[in-house]
Parts: sequence; C-alpha cells; structure tokens
Amino acid sequence: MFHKINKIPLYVIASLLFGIKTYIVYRFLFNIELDNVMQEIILFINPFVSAFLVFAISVWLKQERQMKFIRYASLLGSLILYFNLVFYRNFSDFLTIPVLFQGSNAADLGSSILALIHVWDLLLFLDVMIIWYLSKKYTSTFTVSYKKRKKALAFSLSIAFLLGNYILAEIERPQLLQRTFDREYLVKNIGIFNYHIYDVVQQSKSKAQRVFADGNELTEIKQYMQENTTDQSETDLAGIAKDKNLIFISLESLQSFVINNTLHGEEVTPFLNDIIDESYYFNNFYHQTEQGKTSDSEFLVETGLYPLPSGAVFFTHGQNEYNSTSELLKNNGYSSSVFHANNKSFWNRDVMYDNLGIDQFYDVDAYEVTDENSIGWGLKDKPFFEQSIKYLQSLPEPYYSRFITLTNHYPFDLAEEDATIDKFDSNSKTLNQYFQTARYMDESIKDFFDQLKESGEYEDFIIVMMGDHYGISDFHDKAMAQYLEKDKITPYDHIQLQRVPFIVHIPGEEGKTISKIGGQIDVKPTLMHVLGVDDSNDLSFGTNLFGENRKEFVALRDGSFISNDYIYTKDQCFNRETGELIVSDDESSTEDEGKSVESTCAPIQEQVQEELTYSDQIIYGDLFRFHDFQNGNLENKQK
Ligand code: GP9
Ligand code: MN
Repeated sequence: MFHKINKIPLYVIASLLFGIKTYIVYRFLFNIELDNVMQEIILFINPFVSAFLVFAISVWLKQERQMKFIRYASLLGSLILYFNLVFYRNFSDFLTIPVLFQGSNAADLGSSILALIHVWDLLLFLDVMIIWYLSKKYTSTFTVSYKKRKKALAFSLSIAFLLGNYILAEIERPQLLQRTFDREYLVKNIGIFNYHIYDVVQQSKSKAQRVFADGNELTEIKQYMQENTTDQSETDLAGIAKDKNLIFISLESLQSFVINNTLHGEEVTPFLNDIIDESYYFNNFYHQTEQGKTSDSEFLVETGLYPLPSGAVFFTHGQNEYNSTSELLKNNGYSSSVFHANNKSFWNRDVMYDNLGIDQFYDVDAYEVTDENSIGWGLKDKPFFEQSIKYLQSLPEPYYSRFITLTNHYPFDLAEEDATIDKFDSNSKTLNQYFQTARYMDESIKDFFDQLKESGEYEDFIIVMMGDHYGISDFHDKAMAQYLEKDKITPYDHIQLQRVPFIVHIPGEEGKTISKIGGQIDVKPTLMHVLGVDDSNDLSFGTNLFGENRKEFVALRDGSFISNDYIYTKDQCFNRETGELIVSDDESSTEDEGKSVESTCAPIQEQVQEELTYSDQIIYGDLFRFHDFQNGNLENKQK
C-alpha cells in the first residue's frame, strides 16, 4: 500500500486529507444551509482548493523545510478550523478579526469553553497525526527536489482551482466579495480559510483609514450640516405622537409604482391604498440604498448617514460609533427591538444591532419555521406577524419596534394557495410574480393592523411604513415598460422608479398625500419630530419631511439626484415635471429653452458630491468617536 502512496507527493496527500476533513466539518458540524445542487458542489470543492493552495507552497521550499512546512500548515489549518467550530457551537457564527480581538463574545466563550469541547473532537486532528507520522517516518521518500516544471505545475493548478472556485461562486452569488452578504455565504462559497484572508484584508483597509483620521474634519462637516440639513422649525405635527409606541415596518422590495395602481383591473395593494387615505403619504420619496440593500435602508433610518458606495456598511463599518435612532429614543425612555425571521448574522445584523443600541433582536430562532409556513427566503410574512405579536406585547413601553418583511423578495415566489391576484403576463417571470408577493405582503400588513386593533391599544401606536429598496431591476425594463404602458424605460423613468412608499400613520389623524421630494435619509429627523424628541445635537444629512426648510435635493447613492426642478442621472439632466431632457449645447429643448446643464443640474450635482463625500468621510474615519452627542461638542479625545 505504502508502495503506491509514496509515489504521490506528500503535499497532495495532505491536501486530500485536509480537504476531506474540512468538508466533513462544513457538511456535518457547521449548520450550513444548502439550497441547491450548485451550492453543494461549491461546498465540496472549496476545501480541496484552499488546502491545495497552501500545501502546494511546499514545492518552492528547500528540501529540509518541506516536511516541516506541511506538518505545521496542517496543524495550524486544523486549529483554525477547530477554533471556528468551538466558536460556532456557541454563536452559530464564524470568527472575525474584531470578534477575536475586542469582542465581549470571546470573553463569553471563555466561561463556557469546557461545554463546547468534546473528546471526539480529537478525531478532527486525525489527518494531522497521519501527516506527522508519514513526514517523520518517510522523510527521505517525501522530500523531493522539485524540477521547475513540477513547481510551475503545482502553482498553475493552485491558481486554476482557485479561479474555478471563484467563478462558480460568482455564478451562484454575483458580487459575492463586493457585497458580503453574510459570513455563512462567504464560507459556503470560498471556504473558511479564504474567508479569513478576505476578512483580514477588509479589516486592515478600514483600520488604516480610521487610524489616519482625526476629529478635525468634523468641524467642516458640522458646519455644512448646520447650513444645509438642519430644520428645527416647529410644525403642527411636532410631538404629536409623543411617548407613543412606534412600529416601523420595512416593506421588502416595495416600489411606489404599485401603490394606487391596478393589475387586471384589481388594486395591487388594496390595504396600503386604504391606509394611505388615513395617513401622511409621501409619493415622491426615494430609496438611497446601494449594495447593502435592506441593511443599507436600515442604516439610513438608524443613522441619517448615507450607506457606502460599495459593500454593505453594516459589514465594513459595523464597529463604528454612531448616534442611532434607537439610542436617541432610548434617552427618551424607549426600548428598541427588531423583528426579522432570518439568520441573525445576515448582513452582520447581530453585531451592528448591538452597536446601534438595539435592545432585542427577534431573529429566525424566535420563530417557528416549518416547510408549510415558509417560502423563498424563509418564514412567510403572515405567520411572521402572527408569531411576533406575543413578543411585541411583552416589550417595555414605549417601544420602537422595527419589523422587516421578507416574502416580497426576489425571486418573488409564492405558493399557489397564497396568491390572490393573477400574475402579470410579460417576458419577465420576476415582474409577473412580483404583483402576487406584493399583494401577499399587503394582506399580511392588513392582518397585522387587525391584530393591533384587537389588542385594544391601537390609539397608542404610530405606525410608519417604508419600502426598503427597488425590487425590479432594469434588467426587466421591457416588461416594466409594458406594465406602465410606455414605449421604453428611459434613464428619467429609471430614477422615478426608485421611489418607494413612505407612510406615517398616526391613528386619529386624518393625514394627507405630500408630494414634496424626500428620501430615506430624512426618516430619522422626521420620526424625532413627530415623537417630540430633541435631536438638535444629532449629526445627520436628513431633514424633517414635515418641515418647510428641506434642502432642494435628494441624493441617490450613485450620485444621481432629484431636485425640486430637475432629475440628474448618467450625465443627463431632465426636467422633473415633464421628463424632458435638458440639452447641454446650443441646441435647446422645448421645455427649458435656453437652459444648459451648467445652469441647471451642475451646481446641485456639486453639492450632492460634497454631501456624499462628507458622509463617507464620517464612516471611513469613524469620526463620531470624536464627538460628544450629549452636549454637541467635539471631544478632545482620541480613541
Ligand atoms: C435578509 C433580508 C433581505 O435578511 O433583509 O435582504 P435584501 O437582499 O433585501 O437586502
Ligand atoms: Mn430588502
């Protein structure tokens, strides 16, 4: 037997053994969810890819170092895997650098460590023992002076495997590395070791930017905010919902184009349409999210800062200091909670929520999820709300509770028995199904309202609802044009499609539809205004939507903007009312005759860039650590 094995280089044997072991750990000891065959395949491949990548380095080493390298690489790799496993047993999550070095997590782990280690775990080091034995006993057999050709082969194979793995992962999750959805997704797709490398690179990048920042930039930024984004004027609604329980519902992927609209002659969202009649409804309200999708919308609501141009700020800057909506409300006697039936680590929520001062997170573990009551991304919205009520009633009042819905999420699948409106008929399955899941979500919210009414304290609530981001991408423009009865979707239409509903429902108030422009950045000061909370020391880029002194634009995260008069996107400036393109040269358009982009969009565009850059500066430099939000002063401290 050994006769045959000794023909195989030890680094290949080590890769195979280590690969198999890692796969077993992934598959049977971590609770990784696999949704399709592709994911199964990737999960199977990546342990071997990473193992080969490391062990193949040995061919470049001097002969006397080769065995030592393989031995220690296998030991170190196994220890990393094992530490992750022990951590996972307690937290159902993977290690990250910040957790290792500054987390209270690690301390928590200390006390319970014995309970997390099992005798059988020794088996996880079986390959290490085999490798040590082989490398010691048969040192001379396995020590080889590799020819250039062999070295090149080992190297090319490493790179080819890695690329192959990466391409499969990209197919399975486009933009996996840029967006970082979830640690589990990363581990599932690129393996735990490459995930650690990725994590180290990410963390060092943001650490470096943080180190070079001092508080001085804040002075200028504060001045900008004072001049442009502060509106402390009083309105009739100031403090109207003081001390009421605030329920905030995040409407997954809901765009405004379905509101008060029909399909096959039926209203798509009958309940929301009704409730809008008794609410303040903003029909020119835009989402401002980027790659972080739902989490970006949460970030906007909690901080009044813009999310980042790439990546999810919940991930990349989850440890920064913020002055969150939850914390502001806490200072005014509120408790805070989030209800969302997904893994707690998705979008790094568990870490970020702690940091934002959110008291309670009812994640998937708080719900009873079965095959029957779930679809697509998980628990359906109706059982989600039903099962949430008991928790809601147990919360200390007044509370600020955010509910994040899920059923109206791409690919918008719905069980037939849940569908109460026919599909649309176009070349886009996505858009065709969207109306059905939007309707389902609408019904789930109706049921939730009914339950709140039954509980008898309906008047004690203020209910705010907001679409989190677009659901239908421009990939479906043709079908969208068909639905909207347009020839095509122009860049102007595209921007107008970024409108999402924003509804402020205060029982007992009549409400009205408000057409002025606004965006998610404005939610925080708007909530503070109606709740009568003093936020004069807060630093944010939003303004109270009920006030009169709103700045004249809404900036989208890609630099496009909507102003009272214009819409700017992709180097084109349109008249907001008519959609007419304003030409830049002497040729004049019919509407804005004689006007040029220079005199219309350009000055606002500059300010939009300035504002977005300020916001990024705050986040990259973690500048709020230099600010005392109690007294509104720059602190003379360096943390
Ligand atoms: C996941 C849910 C949906 O927890 O928030 O995420 P999305 O893809 O919309 O950001
Ligand atoms: Mn979402």
